[in-house]
Amino acid sequence: MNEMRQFIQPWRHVFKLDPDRELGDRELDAICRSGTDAILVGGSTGLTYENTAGLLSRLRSYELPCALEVSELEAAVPGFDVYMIPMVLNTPDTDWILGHHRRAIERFGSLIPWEMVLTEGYIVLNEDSSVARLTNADSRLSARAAAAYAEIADKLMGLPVVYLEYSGMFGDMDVVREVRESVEHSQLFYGGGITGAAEAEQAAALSDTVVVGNIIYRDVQQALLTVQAVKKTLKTTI
Ligand code: 1GP
Repeated sequence: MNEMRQFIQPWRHVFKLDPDRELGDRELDAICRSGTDAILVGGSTGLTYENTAGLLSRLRSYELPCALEVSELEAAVPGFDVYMIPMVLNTPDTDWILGHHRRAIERFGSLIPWEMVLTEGYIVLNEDSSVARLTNADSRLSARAAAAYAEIADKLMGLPVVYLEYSGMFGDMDVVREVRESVEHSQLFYGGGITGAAEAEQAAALSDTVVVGNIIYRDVQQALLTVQAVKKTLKTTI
C-alpha cells in the first residue's frame, strides 16, 4: 500500500470545507478541535488560488491532516498533506474522467508531486447537486449499476478511493449497502446530506469514511455531533 493510502486509511470522519463559503474563526476552531480525522478542502464552483490558500493558512494553526480535492487547476495550492483527484465514473463527458487530467499533466507534469496524489472514483448520485450538473453525471442509477461502477474503480482500475457522492441529499442506504458489498480494496467514502448524528451513524455503518459538508455552514453544533456518532459506530461486517 502506498504511503498516501496508509495516510488516509484511518480516517473515519472528515469535514469538507468549501473555500468559497464564509466560516467564522469560532466555527472553524470548533470544527478543527472536534475530533474529526481530517479536513478535506473542496467545492464544485468558485474555487480560486486565493480563497484556497487563505483557508489552508487558517487550517494550518491546527494539527489536523488537510487534503485538497483538486477540481479546479487554478486552485491547486501547495502545502496540503495529500491531493485527491476526482474521476467521475458515471458521466458520459470524458473531460471529467480523463480530459481535465490530461490537460493538467500536459501543463504541470513535472511539477506534480505524484507521491502525494490519490485518485477518487466518484459516483455522483444526486441529480440535483451542482456536481451532477457540472459533470453531466448519469445519477439515476440502480443499486446494481452503482455497485458495478464501484467494481470498475475497485477491481479494474485499482483506485484507492471510491466516493459515493450524494452532495446535498441523504443517500439511499440500500445503494450504499450494495456498493459496500462490492468494494474489496478501495476505501469507501460516503458524502451527502448528513445533518446530524442519526444519519452519520447509518452512513458510518456502511462506509469506511464519512464526509460531512453543508451542515457546517447551516448549523455548526449539529455538524459537531456527527463526529462522535461516526466514531462510535462500528462498520457492518458484510
Ligand atoms: C460534498 O460529499 C460532500 O462533496 C458532503 O456532502 O455537503 O451534503 O454534507 P454534504
